[in-house]
Amino acid sequence: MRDLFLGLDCSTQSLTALLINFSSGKVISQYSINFDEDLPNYKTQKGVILLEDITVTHSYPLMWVEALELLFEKMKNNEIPLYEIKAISGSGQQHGTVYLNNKFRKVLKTLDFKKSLVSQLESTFSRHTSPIWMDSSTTNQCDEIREKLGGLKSTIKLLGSNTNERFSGPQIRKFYQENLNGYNQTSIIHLVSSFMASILLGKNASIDHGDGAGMNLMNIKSKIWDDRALDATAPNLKEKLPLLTNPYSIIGKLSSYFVAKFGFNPDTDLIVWSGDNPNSLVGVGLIEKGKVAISLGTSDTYFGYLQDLYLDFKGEGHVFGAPTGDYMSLICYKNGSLARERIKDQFNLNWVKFSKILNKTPPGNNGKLMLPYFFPEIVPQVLEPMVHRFGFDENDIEGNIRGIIEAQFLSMRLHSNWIGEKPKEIYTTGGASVNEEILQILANIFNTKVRMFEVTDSAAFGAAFRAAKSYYDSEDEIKSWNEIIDKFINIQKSIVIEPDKKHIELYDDMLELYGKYEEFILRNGENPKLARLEFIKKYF
Ligand code: XUL
Repeated sequence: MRDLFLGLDCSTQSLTALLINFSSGKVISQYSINFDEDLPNYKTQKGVILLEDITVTHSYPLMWVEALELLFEKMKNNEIPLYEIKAISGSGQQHGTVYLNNKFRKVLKTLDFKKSLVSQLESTFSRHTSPIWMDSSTTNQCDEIREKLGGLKSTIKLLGSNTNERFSGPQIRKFYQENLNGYNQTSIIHLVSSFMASILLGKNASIDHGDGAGMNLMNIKSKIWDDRALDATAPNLKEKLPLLTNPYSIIGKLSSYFVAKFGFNPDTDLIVWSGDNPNSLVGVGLIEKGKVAISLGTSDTYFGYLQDLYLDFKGEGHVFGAPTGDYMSLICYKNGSLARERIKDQFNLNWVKFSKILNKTPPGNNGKLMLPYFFPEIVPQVLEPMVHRFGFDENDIEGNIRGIIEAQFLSMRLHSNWIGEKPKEIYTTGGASVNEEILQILANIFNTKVRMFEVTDSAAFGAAFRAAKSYYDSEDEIKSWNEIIDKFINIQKSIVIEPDKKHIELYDDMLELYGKYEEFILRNGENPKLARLEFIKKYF
């Protein structure tokens, strides 16, 4: 019999299943449910609920449940050999919280396979929507918690990150402050990852150290709930949280609901789920120092493997647990693909035309420079959206297209300094990582080799890898991470984009200029108009 493993990825815009055959080192199939298109009754836009207050971004946990059922139905109807799957793990968009009442446990335990998941679970929420990672409405709560923990430095030392608007703790505090009754009706608060895992498990699933670190509630050294952070967040919180566990834990067998309804094997192991970024870390094969990955998805993230705990005391970066049991560093940008798409759509382009224009425009964009905060930004922190253009206006196609891409990567280079050594190689993943023109700009701005892989859904891939690794370890057929990764990711076959050495000096200068514009706009620094004119004079 073949050894099949399933990786699921519940992301902002879709739920994906990636089935791998470990015996052959091949992907057997990939299925996806797009929330907006396949579940239009929820009326989400790019997976989220549109509200007037743009700082508040929620989604529907019930929609994720419905997507799970639809996904398995699709796979069953297409005769995917679900019975052969040995283990399942998953990935969730990080930080989002799901609030459940006291019926949740019982309903999960007694799920009837003749009925839909939605009909049985809809009465189990104490809050019908989930605040997700794009929410930036909890600045007050962040300030309150940070202050109670003794300020920026001690907060970061304790939790691995500053308090962040999108992190679960401040979100929970806001719910507690604004809806005490709802908070009191809540028996358990899950992350997206542990919520989805609970449904598959038929009981409350644990949270892994990777996703747990994104809550502002877990002690980053001891990897247990931190009593000081819990107290600073909301009363009786510990009793409302799932347990924390290692990212390689087997949490149980698949619930009989899925066995009876879709024909899975009753012996299927469930491995704890994790966040999309920790999953992506192993999904692109990052298990050593010196290499970083950039995921160009709904959010753009810049992350790397850390052997030892290493903190950013400026408070822009984060440290999460890695699937290997070590640590990872991460920086997250909200103005990722949504901002690129804004520009693409504004000029009625498709990606091919977008790339052609990128190709036509010169590095340095003739001195045109953009600060691209179409949405509130995480790094650097910008709470009110604003787009600044220097040397061009919003109707200039070429200026805008190169402007957004250069701005995104200059900002990444500028804000990733804390991670220490300059990366020797950058691995890329996520939707936009198929675009060679975008990646060439990335290589040039970082003056680093960039690798482009065949599979772009590294989070689902990472989840499938984690399922395989934990399964084999438990069977005493221990396999190293390298063995698992090498089986599926042929580094030699990946396309390598070399930086164009001609542009090193230009981008070093432009980085400095970009930093000055950030100072000017965000921190009332001096207007670097003259420096920009000198830059133009030097290069154009
Ligand atoms: C990471 C972050 C996002 C989400 C959604 O901190 O907020 O990357 O995980 O992808």
